[in-house]
Amino acid sequence: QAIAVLDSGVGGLTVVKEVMRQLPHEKVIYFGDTARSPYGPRAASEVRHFTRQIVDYLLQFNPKMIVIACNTATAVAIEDIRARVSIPVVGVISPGARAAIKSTRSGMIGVIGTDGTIRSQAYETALKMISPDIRVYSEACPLLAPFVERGLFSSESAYDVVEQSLSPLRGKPIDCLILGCTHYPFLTESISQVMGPEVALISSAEETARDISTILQQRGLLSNSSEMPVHQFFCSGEPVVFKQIALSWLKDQIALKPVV
Ligand code: DGN
Repeated sequence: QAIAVLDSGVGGLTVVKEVMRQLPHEKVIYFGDTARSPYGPRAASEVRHFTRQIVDYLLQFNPKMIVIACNTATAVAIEDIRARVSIPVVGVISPGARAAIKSTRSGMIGVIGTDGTIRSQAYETALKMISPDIRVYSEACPLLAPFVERGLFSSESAYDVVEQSLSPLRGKPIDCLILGCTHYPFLTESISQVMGPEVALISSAEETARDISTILQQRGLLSNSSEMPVHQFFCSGEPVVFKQIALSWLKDQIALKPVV
């Protein structure tokens, strides 16, 4: 049985990479809704509807767990999905909040995400639930995920768009910044250049993969196969760019057999 992972596009691949690193024997089935990306500007009800549709699609593979590897969808749809399925459902917001609380010394945390995620205040809620005195500085960065979707994350224009998007946060007294959109780890280099070395960047991928591992362990669902799994990737849009991004991002994780 596989772990089913979904996102609005390629962003969830940042979580998949960490799952493959921490749990190399687990099979992953991935769905990226590239045709309807970005989710950030959409109404919460619409994102909930799309998330339901994707979960229904993924359920045909009889997965053992659903991972909502999209902050926008986690923020507005995770409870809805938990109520609809009988398998564990993991999101990316609580793991990201937990990782930030572990990292901060000053208690001042920055959050960047899509319009939908920032509007939902899901990070503020999750952070303050763990530590009520935390100060949160949030900024919506609607240009970044569409930029990543086009595969342009290591270009020079990536730096410019990151600099422009993050300018309201520069000078704020934060010591860590939550990358509150699973697309943003693709832009880590530019983000850390813009924010400087004093600001630790928090991606929820690692912590989410740890949650996945703990839940599978607790429920006795860890794969006991010694064979390398054959993963499956689906996207709703045109697959050429998706495939390029997936192959280059996951190249250390997936075995590409040379043809001789
Ligand atoms: N990757 C998604 C997230 O983490 O919020 C959404 C990106 C988008 O659709 N704009």
